[in-house]
Order: sequence, then C-alpha cells, then structure tokens
Amino acid sequence: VISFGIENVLKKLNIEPHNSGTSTGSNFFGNGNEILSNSPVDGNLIAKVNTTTREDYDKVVDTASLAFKKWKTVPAPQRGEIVRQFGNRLRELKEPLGKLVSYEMGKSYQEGLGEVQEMIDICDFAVGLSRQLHGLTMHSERPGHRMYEQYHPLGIVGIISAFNFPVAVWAWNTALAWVCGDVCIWKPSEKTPLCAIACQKIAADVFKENNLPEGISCLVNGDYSVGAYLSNDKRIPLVSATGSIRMGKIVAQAVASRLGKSLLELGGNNAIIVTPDADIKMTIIGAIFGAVGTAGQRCTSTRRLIIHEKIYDQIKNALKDAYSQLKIGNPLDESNHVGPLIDTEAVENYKRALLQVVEEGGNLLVEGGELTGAGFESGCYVKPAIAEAEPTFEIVQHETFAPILYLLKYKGPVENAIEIQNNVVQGLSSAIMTNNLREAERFLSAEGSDCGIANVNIGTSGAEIGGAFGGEKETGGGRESGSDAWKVYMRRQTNTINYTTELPLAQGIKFDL
Ligand code: UN1
Repeated sequence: VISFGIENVLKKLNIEPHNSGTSTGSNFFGNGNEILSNSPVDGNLIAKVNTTTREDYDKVVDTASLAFKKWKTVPAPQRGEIVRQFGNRLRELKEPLGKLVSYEMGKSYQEGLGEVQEMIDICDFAVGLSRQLHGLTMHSERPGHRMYEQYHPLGIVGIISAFNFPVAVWAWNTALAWVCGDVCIWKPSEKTPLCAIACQKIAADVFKENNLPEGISCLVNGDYSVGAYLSNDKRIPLVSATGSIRMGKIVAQAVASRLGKSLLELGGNNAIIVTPDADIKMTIIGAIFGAVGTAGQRCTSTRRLIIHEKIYDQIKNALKDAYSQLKIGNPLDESNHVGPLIDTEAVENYKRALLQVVEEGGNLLVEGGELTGAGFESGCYVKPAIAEAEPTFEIVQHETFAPILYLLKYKGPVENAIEIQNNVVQGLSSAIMTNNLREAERFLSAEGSDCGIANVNIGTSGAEIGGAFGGEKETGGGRESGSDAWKVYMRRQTNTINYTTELPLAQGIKFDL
C-alpha cells in the first residue's frame, strides 16, 4: 500500500469532496441528484457531486450567452493572454491535478502528469494561434473590388468528454474555443466529475482575476440526459463530443436535426501492421504500450496486430514473454505498468469479450482474467490478455475498452494487411512497423490506411497535440487539437468591398435600366 493523501490533493486544487457540479465560473451550484465518484484504484468514495437540473442548465446557457457578447469583442491576442495565464496555472498545479486524474480515473501517475502536460501544450499552441486566426485574401474578378475572408467567433461550444482523458480533451477544445472568442459549456463523464470540477475551478480563478464575466467557462454534470440538453439546444452552434460510436450517433443526429455543427471523436479499432521488415524490439514496445497503457482505455489503444506469417511466431513468443513481466496494481505506484479499469462494468465487458473470442474460435495466448485479493479490492483490476483471432470474428470488429490485443496473421504483400486493417467500421489510428520504404509509403498513400492518424515505426497511441486529432468513418470525422482544427470553432465570412462608383456584376452579367 502506498500512502496517498487525497485530502492534500484536493486542498491544493481548492476543491471539496462534496461539490455542486454546475458552474458558470466561480459560482458553483446545482440542485440535481448526487453522483458518487469512487476511485477504481482502491474503491474509496472520493466525491459526491450534485448534477445539473434543466433549470440549472438554462441558467448556465443564459449566463454563457451574456458572456459571449463581451468575450467575442475582446481582441483575440488578449484572449490568448488569458489562455497563457491558464496554462501557467496548470504548470503550477500539474502535480496535484495529475494525481487526481490518476486517482479518479485509474491511469498511471506518469500518464496523469502526461495528460496535464497535453493541457499545457494546447494552451501554448492556442496562445500562438490567437495571433494567427488567418483568413485568405482573393483577387476579385471585378475592377475596384477587394475580397477577403474573416473568421469570427461562433458562440457557445458544448463539450461532451469521456472518462479516459478526463481533463486533456476538454482543454483541447476549450483552449482553442476561447482564443477563437467562444464560450464553453462542458459536460464531463459522470465517472470523473471531480477532475472536471478541479479544472473548472482553475479556469474560473483566471477569468475572475482578469475581471472577465461569469460564463466564459461553464460546467454541467450528469448522465447522457444532460448531454442531450446540449445536443438539442439551438443556442449551442457547435457540440464537440468524445466517446463511444453509440453516443456519437445519438448526438450527431440530434445536432443535425437542428442543423448545428458537431465535432465527433468516437471509437477506434486501431491496428499495427507488422511486416517482415519490422524492427522487432520497437514493435514489441510499441504494441505493448499501445495495448496495455491506460489499461487499454484510450481511443487510440492498439486493439489489433496484423502480423506477416513469416515473423508471426517470433512476435507471438516475444509478446508472450513480455506480458509475463507486466506488473498490475495501484497506478500511483510507479513500479506498476497497468492500473485498473474505470469500473466493474468495464470488467464485465472485458470478461464478455474474452468469452466471445474463444466462442468464435480464437485462442487465448495470454489468458487474462480478473484480479482479486489484497490491493485489488476495488474489483476493477484485470490482467492484460492476448488472443489469436481471425479478422472476420465479430468481436474483433468491436472496440472493447480494455487491455485485450488480437493477433491476426496476413500472407503476401502489405496490401493484404492494409485491407484487413481498413476492413472495420472505425478509422481513428493506425501504424505500420517496417524498414521497407515501399511498404511505408504504400501504407501512407491514397491506397493505404483509411484512418485519421497513420504512423510509421510508432505505435497507434500517444499522439502529439500539434497535429489534427480524429478519425474517419464511424470515428466521426472530427478533428480536434492542432493544425487547423481551430476553424470549426469559428464562423467564416467572405467579404467583398467595392470602392468605385460603378456597380459591375460578377460573371460579367449586364443589368441596365
Ligand atoms: C483519447 O483517447 O480520447 O493519442 C485521446 C493519444 C492521446 C489522446 C487520446 N494523446 O493517445
């Protein structure tokens, strides 16, 4: 047992174990039912949080609407300055926030710190961006005319986030949205409400110190029904949702029915193709981190290894050997590699997937199973498993949010592996391990991976914030974080200005009176 002072962490973050989960900034309120947050690490109750009622929600939207009127007029570089201060506050609070993420969500302390680092990085990115919200200029076809485009703030952005990245995914959205002049309403996962309250507190302090109005950063808490308030609300022009494909389809349909915009980052079924020219050592490390890191609960987790028959046995034996050395236990103890799943329901899903793969004819190379006894009292710890399977198995088509890795064999050229890889409904992350230039380039070409992320000699998870993050097909098509992902948070306007005394029409049309 390692000593871990949650009280101290909460004190540093200036939050209570019993919190109201609705906030427009420094003001926390809430009249809904309580949700309980139990740590998957030790099963202890960490927090009670009051959810958001419909009336609470409407109060939040009113405050956010008012805040938007002011915030959109603040020059973008000044908005960037606020995000800079927010990033600095995160630097100061990296350790307690990283610990809270680790304790409430169950990922390793290193990964908790890494997640806060992603928040800091996106803040830096957003600060630079605040001076680069560029539109293009065009040459008008008419004499004495000027044409250009501008990006204007969009309005209220609804952010629905998942338990597995309880703080970073919010920051990817909110840091960009804020410099773009938007205000945000965040509905975090009901499994990690305290992480959200901690973040909201940090942001609220910064806005308050700068005499900015309540409502630029807002928080609502509760289950899918609170998320549905956002998706169905005409006052919310953009809903950014991260989570399961099932959830994404519901959100997308609701938002589309009112012709709003949605940004979806949904499930993955990420594969690494291992060709005969792969560096074996790198492959093993990349595959294991991808499959068991965060206990297999990243959208980018490696679910499938598609291995050439020539090196199949070599990879299989190396993996079996490496898995036997994995240490599973308290994620705050840095000597452990694998922490718990989020809750006991996730353990049931894991067990069901293992039963199904065997039923479908798969072979468990590393058996897995639930862990019990001292240190595992929360009932959320499982052993990472490896199953030899066929690409056509039903279970292999699904994303099971757990450390289960499927080994699939391919024969012949790399095209065959790419076909197996692409033949699933999801399209988030993908990778190839090869030192063969032709194979690598084919994998990256138009005939190659159909995913939003395609890596060479890197695993599927652990993307940097500087690139656009997201995927195709049922992953939802949205892009968050770096590159030009900011554009979705703004509305684009094309402006044509005539500085002559004539009114020539476009396309040379004559209209004389
Ligand atoms: C997610 O699982 O929703 O690329 C996000 C990664 C992380 C983000 C994952 N940077 O694995």
